[in-house]
Amino acid sequence: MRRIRANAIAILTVAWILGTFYYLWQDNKPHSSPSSVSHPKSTKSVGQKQTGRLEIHREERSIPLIVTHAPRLDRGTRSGGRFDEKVYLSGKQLKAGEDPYREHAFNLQESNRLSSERAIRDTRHYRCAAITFDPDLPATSVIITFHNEARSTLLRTIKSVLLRSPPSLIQEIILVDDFSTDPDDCQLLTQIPKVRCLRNSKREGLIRSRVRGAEAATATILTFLDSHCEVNTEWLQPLLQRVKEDHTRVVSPIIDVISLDNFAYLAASADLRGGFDWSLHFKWEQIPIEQKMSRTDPTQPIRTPVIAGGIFVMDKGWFNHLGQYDTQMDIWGGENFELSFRVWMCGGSLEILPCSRVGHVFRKRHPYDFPEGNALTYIKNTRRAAEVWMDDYKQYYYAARPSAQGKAFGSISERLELRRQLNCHSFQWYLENVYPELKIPEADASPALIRQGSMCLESETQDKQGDTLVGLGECRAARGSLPLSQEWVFSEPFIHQQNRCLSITAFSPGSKVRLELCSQKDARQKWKLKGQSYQHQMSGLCLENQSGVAVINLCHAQLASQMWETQQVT
Ligand code: UD2
Ligand code: MN
Repeated sequence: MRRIRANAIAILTVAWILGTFYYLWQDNKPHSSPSSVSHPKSTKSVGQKQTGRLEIHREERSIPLIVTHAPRLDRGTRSGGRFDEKVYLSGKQLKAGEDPYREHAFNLQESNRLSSERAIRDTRHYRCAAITFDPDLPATSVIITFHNEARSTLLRTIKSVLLRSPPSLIQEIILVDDFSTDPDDCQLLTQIPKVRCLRNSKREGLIRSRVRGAEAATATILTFLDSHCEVNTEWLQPLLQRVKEDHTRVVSPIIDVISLDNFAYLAASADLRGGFDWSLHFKWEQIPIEQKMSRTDPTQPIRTPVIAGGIFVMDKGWFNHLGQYDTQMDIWGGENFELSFRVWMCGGSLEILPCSRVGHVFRKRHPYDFPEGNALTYIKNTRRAAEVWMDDYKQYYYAARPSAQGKAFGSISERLELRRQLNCHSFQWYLENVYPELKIPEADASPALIRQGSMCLESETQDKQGDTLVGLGECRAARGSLPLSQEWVFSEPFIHQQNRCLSITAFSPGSKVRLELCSQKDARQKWKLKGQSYQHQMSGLCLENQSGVAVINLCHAQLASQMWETQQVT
């Protein structure tokens, strides 16, 4: 009996071993299914399989993406060759000891380490997954302009589009290489199906580059992306659906955050829209409370006064009809206001669609140069937007950005003519109907005396550096003939005379103040009114009259030398 049992065990063991060998042998045979997940340890590359389909290798640690339709390689077209990702990426590697933030203002080492096909979390509200879309959505041309983008981020942008969009909806990806140092950054990518490359023969900036891309686009819908994005699950369908239903809608996704330090993909709040202050500084702001209360469905579109600028979908005919972009704007900045005002004021609308998510690496500084300087370029561009679209309200722009006065901004006659032809609404209409939350500054933007009794704050002589000293002098206020040296405009946070701003000279108590050229970013120039005192924002010190010299000192409520009266000059 015991012997029979021993034999049975032996037979079962042999059968199990044979079975295992057979199974392993089967598994090593070449797969016939093109969608199979490839060998986990293989390199990160996109190559052509015998089947003629795109094979996607994944790193072991990344969660496999579900690729429902593998994009086909259109062999023989364009540059003809096959794309070798490894060669492309290894063409640009960080040198040992090099600062990984230097070239791109994000951690290049971390970006290079990540797979070009890494999985990211689906950050949408769970209800989004149940939404269905028209089966006949129109295809789009994706336009990505870039100047010296890192290869790994650019490639991840492109591959995320190809992997996370239904192939039939991507007509093409148009890269506009804005005169990057290495033409191969762009050119080599045309070996990927659907990718085209247009290279500028000189640096044009993102605005003219986008217009070039849009003109070359063959699809009826344009999709703009920055060159360091990753699109998320079903990002494209909600955008195309809204534009298909009404071609005057210009739509954006929620822009998630890709950390510039470790490239973690982080969900952005779904309660934000685009806003700005009078200096035309873009900011994310909470949806107004009444709108928030009335939003019962979190998948509904969010009306937005402005878009951030980089990621949006727009009908090509509507883009052209509305005058594309102001192509006299240079390099970067301001074009999002110009486009947003134009869309709203000339018959369209702007929306953020919460069921569409796209990640973007937000940076703290520009990694590239501005031939005319960063500040002057931003002023030129925003000045053009203000002069063409803001009617009399542009005075608040100048009050908030005194340094813009007198700066060159070129001719705007063509854009004014466009506005006339399109028969657009006024800026007042925009304020009343689209952005009532933007408050009109109080009369505080008109010139005033800042006085203590009979003594007035005044600008004095220039010192050796050309900066103007500030002290107190007898108020010489014969009305109407006031010396300019005693006229101040306080438009928070700046206290200024024309384009010169009251600035502290050091952050310690007792430091003098003087007038320097205004700069939006200079924390030394930022003040707030606290009761009757002018408090320097960052140091927390208060403007004080120290025997006729203007200084900052520890704030004392009710200290006479720190209490100022403002008297409007009429
Ligand atoms: C934001 C927008 C950006 C643009 C900008 C205002 C998002 C996510 N980004 O700034 O698209 O609207 O505000 O102008 O909303 N580039 C060129 N040529 C240049 C300079 C830049 O092609 O001379 C490219 C650049 O490589 C990038 C894109 O333009 O792909 C936007 O530049 P950015 O990433 O420096 O701008 P960002 O995200 O700070
Ligand atoms: Mn960007």
